[in-house]
Amino acid sequence: MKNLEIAKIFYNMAAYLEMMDIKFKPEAYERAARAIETMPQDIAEVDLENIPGVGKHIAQKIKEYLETGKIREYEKLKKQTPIKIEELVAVEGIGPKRVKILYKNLGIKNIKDLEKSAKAGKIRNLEGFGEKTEKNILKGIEFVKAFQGRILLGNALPIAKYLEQKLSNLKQVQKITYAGSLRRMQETIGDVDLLVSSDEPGPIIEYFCSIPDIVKVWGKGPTKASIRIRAGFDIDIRVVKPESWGSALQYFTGSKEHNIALRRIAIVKKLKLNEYGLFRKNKRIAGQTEEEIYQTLGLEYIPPEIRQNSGELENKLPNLIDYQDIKGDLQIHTDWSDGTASLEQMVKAAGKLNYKYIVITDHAGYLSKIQNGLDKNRLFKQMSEIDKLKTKLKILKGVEVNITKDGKIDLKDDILAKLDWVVAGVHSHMKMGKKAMTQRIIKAMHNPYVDMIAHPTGRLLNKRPAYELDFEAIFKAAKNTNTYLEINASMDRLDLNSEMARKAIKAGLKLIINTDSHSVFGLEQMHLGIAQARRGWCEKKNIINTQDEFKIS
Ligand code: DGT
Ligand code: CA
Ligand code: CA
Ligand code: ZN
Repeated sequence: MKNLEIAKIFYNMAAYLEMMDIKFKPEAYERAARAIETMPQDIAEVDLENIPGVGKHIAQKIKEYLETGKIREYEKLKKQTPIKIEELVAVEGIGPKRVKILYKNLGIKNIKDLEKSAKAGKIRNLEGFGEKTEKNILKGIEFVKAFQGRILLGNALPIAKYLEQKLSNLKQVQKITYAGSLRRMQETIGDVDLLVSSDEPGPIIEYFCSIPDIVKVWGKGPTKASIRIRAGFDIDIRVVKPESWGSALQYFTGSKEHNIALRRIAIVKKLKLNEYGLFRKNKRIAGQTEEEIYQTLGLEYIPPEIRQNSGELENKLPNLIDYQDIKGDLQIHTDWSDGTASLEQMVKAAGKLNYKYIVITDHAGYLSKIQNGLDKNRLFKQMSEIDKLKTKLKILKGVEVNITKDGKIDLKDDILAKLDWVVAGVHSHMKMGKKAMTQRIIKAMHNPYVDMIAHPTGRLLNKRPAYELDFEAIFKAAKNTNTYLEINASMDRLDLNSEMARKAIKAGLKLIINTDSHSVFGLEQMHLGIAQARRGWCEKKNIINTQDEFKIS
């Protein structure tokens, strides 16, 4: 499955082209990359022309890659500009335009060069940079380094599912599933762990080590192997005997901390737990299923998402929100602003998800300048287009506005008053310090038309840390002003994270899980947000968009 490889190339091409000041094309490549990276189907097996966000020209490039393993235009771009563009743009505050300036003036080609120049104080003198930017670049480099090698849950999941599917076709495979941090739906993944039950591991290992997307086989034994795939991460496989399936799944699902604590519980009961089973003396008393292991240890079955040794072994378990419980999506973008699909396409796709209601929340206001956001006239025009749509699904009119530096909303109240739902978020000036940022968001909450704060901490996984907030104050203000906080399900945000979500519901807040989708496939990523809610111990009653009807107080 080459989806992620191709998406990565397109992101890079977009950056190269933008660096060269080529108009429109970068956006087209970025749009396509976004659409492809979240696609659950194998890109080699779909009709390319039917992917919203992929035009004819780009479909051609995808075909070229699938047929030849290369895209000539990309190879040319790489030769013309010998820069590791993906490394550089991974640093917060560095975009293609800045890469160009850095390369032209200081010959910076990669993150190492960048760090050296920043440390030597050479960057502050460049036009448009300054001392503060230089400092922020160094911070950004530290952040990127700390997370190097971890992949996003949303990127790993489709590939793991695809491999699971492929391998399950082998007649020797009795059961297969992914384990590890991926099964726990952790926001980022070190490597993917596949677990297979079989009496005949040989052919399974052989097949696994010969799948087409391998770049390296790290190790290969009779019952296990470890490979690296071209998408840029590692996959481990282990084949176990059917009688040990449950104990192996329990062991390899982790977390390590949960396992250690669980083994201690076993020891207290004079039992021994390991990946082969649960034993009394030397007799196996459980091991075929996970359920029987937890049960034999006197525990309820613990869902993988909360196996973190953070109370799940001592407390009564919550009745976690289910993956089927969401009834509507309250943050959706279309090509009226920066989405890749049309209003009609998004509505149709939402209909297929069996939702009862959705809200269209394209960008407006301040963002108009940079993200094709809506001005007043286009917003009203979109509202009347929504009225014309014929669908069983209830479609509400919303908008995503920006919270300015001083906590104002960048769209006038009389316009906001006409909308069903107003989403406000911070999209600029993120380095203002804890107190000021808290004040800024609280002030926005006090705007009577603001219903929800989007992506409340502003973090971008592997790229940008959350801004600091006084959460106690934020939670209190949310309650007082009837403003909801979001769990944003888009794979590079997952914001609120599970820890904050757990604190929020403990403080008595209700949350909303939204995809913030910019593509049809993005709309289908709700599970990533639900997973974080589950990791944060949220129940159905804690999440407002599990209700059959859209009503806001
Ligand atoms: P990752 O890959 O860094 O995102 O995190 P995991 O949790 O997938 O860790 P990984 O791939 O090293 O190992 C998979 C599981 O195997 C892990 O969740 C628990 C189990 N495991 C690995 N090493 C140990 C260990 O030293 N002790 C125990 N109790 N379990 C371990
Ligand atoms: Ca792992
Ligand atoms: Ca592993
Ligand atoms: Zn936003």
